[in-house]
Amino acid sequence: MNLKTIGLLLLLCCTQWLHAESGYELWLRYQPVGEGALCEAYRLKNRKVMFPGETESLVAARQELQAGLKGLLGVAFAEAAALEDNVLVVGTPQSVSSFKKQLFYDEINGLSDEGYLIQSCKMEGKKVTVIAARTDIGVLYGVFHYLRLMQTNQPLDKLTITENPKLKYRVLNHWDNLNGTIERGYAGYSIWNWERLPSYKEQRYTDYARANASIGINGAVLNNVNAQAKSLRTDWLVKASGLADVFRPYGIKVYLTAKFSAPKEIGGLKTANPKDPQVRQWWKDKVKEIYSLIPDFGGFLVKANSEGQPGPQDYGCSHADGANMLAEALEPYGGVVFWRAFVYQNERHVDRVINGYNEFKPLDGEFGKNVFVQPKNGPIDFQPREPFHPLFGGMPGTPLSLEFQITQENLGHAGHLVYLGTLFEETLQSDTYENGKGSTVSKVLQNYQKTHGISAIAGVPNIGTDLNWTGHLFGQANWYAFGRLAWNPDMSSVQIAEDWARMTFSNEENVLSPVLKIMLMSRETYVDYTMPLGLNHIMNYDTHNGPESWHDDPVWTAFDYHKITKDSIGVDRTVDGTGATRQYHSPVCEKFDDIKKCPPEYLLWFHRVPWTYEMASGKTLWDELVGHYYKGVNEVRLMQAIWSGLKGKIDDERFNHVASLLKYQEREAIWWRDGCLLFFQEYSGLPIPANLEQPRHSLKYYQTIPFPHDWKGLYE
Ligand code: GCW
Repeated sequence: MNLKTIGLLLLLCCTQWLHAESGYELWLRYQPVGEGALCEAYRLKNRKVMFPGETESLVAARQELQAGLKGLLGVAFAEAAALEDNVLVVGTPQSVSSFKKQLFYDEINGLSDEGYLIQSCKMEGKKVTVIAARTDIGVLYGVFHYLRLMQTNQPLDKLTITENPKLKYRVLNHWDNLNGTIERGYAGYSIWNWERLPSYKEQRYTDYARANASIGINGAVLNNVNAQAKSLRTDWLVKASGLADVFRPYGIKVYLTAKFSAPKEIGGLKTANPKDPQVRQWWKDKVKEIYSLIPDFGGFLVKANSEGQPGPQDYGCSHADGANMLAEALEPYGGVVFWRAFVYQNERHVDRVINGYNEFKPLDGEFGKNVFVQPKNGPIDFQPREPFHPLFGGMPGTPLSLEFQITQENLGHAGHLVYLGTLFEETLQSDTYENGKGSTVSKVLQNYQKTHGISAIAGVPNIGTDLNWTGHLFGQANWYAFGRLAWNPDMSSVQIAEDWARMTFSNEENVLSPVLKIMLMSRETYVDYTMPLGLNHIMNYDTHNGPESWHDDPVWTAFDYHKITKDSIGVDRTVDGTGATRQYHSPVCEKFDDIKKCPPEYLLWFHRVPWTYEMASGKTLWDELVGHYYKGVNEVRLMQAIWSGLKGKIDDERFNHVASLLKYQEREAIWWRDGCLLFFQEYSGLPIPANLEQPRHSLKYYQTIPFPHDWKGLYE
């Protein structure tokens, strides 16, 4: 290639790169690879592809590879008729029969159902690269991995990659209602267009499936856990089957939520009692009907006896009785039940933190073999920071599926830039000490594969009809991070952020490093300006956005969560208090229990602490708390400053989108900081040091900011 051609190619890269982008393409933008990858790209231009096979999944994989190579390298897909040097050979031993004669054939056979290998090797004397799997889905995953290597500017020679997912069920739990709204969704409406299903299949469904397959997600619960029974009616099942048909080639199974009272509501029965033979038969018939329409149906997700939902306890039966009835109906078809452990009734409790464990621990071992019990990552409810749920490590006899929330219900909705990979990793790498040191939550989840033959993880997504899918462009990183961690829960969140940033923005250092800096500081920043030092559940009681540490009504009171008085703040959950620490294995129990050993980030979660308590830093609790809130706001300003340096380095459309949301985030951070500190001050009576920017308004002002709000001119 002469200099002129290189110059032209570079120009092409740059101009394409700066084209306005809506974000719709997610991390699958397939923009021309940048300067650093040019040689590689050039070398690859000469490469041909051998990719036979006509199954739905192989066709999908081939199309993806074609689109990827075209976008990244600007080359059309050249089919190789015979093996020659530099050919890329893709397939299974069924589609590429010569794989059976190769050295790596045993390796292919040793892969799991979804695993793949990518190898630089010799076939029939030719130097080739192979993407091989036992199954078509494995091939698809391998193709996405290979494209990712190009997208992230990795070397493509000497590849020796073998990948098998570490968890078997990697499922999104959509909280989409049948009328198109989404519970706790902040990116528009549901992408399922029920009115037009099953016949009209939007391109968006395929793009959703591609995005999920690219990160290894293999299941989607289509509807809200606060369920409507009618989702199980024949007409709605037919609609769901339309989505299942689109997702199937991408290895994604459809699941539905099951409302426990469905036999009464849509089945005409007088009861939904799990001990009633007619009820049991109704579920069996219903499941049979579902499989006649969706042959690869995944199973049910159930929220029962929680927040007013019906459940087996309505009939004096246990969670296990309820789950097992559904499991029995699904078992002949290979379906599973995800039974949620997020259980509490809408009434005052001694301590909500200890509820889930107390209800489920005694049932360990009583669930059918195709049942997962599914706790949230922490024992309360998707707070910005929680210690891990003590059921992890506490239920050796029952496979647990961990539920993360990707949608930012308590993390600033789609208005705040918060990279959740950090939060996910923090939970997954927490050590439960179930079997001694190293029994991390991640290992606990993986271990069920050995002990029970199944393993799972779930995420409540942030996906909606917004053009960029997730509202905030950086919300895409959270969907992405969930998928990558579902595939390998031991992956580093930093590595995932880097991959995402490279694919979403650029491989150029001057873009990559500021983007990463912002992402990696963002979660701690959010915690700092909202609920530092273990504070929790002091958000607006209805919208869950903005502060409301003052909310107090007979059912929902923030005072249960901070217990503020003029002397102290925090909840005593030690063995002398509500006993929550006792739900953890030793030495975690002792660490949380002892105020001196308790990590500061969980201090007020587990302890009631005097305002004047001396922290390890030598500062009083009050001063430390003030410090966190101020640091949070300052860091949002730092994030803004870093982002502003990207002007002209990324396209204006995405630059402006993020810049304006960071401004919004700053205002909300101030609302949190000043609202909380002024409220706490009413009790502590202590000052905000004079050298700090003082709240510009009264507590009353912050207490009356409505949400949703329009900040413009109103609340400066
Ligand atoms: O935190 C609460 C949410 C509810 C949600 C519930 C749950 C689907 O505010 O909107 O209901 O958790 O997880 O069941």
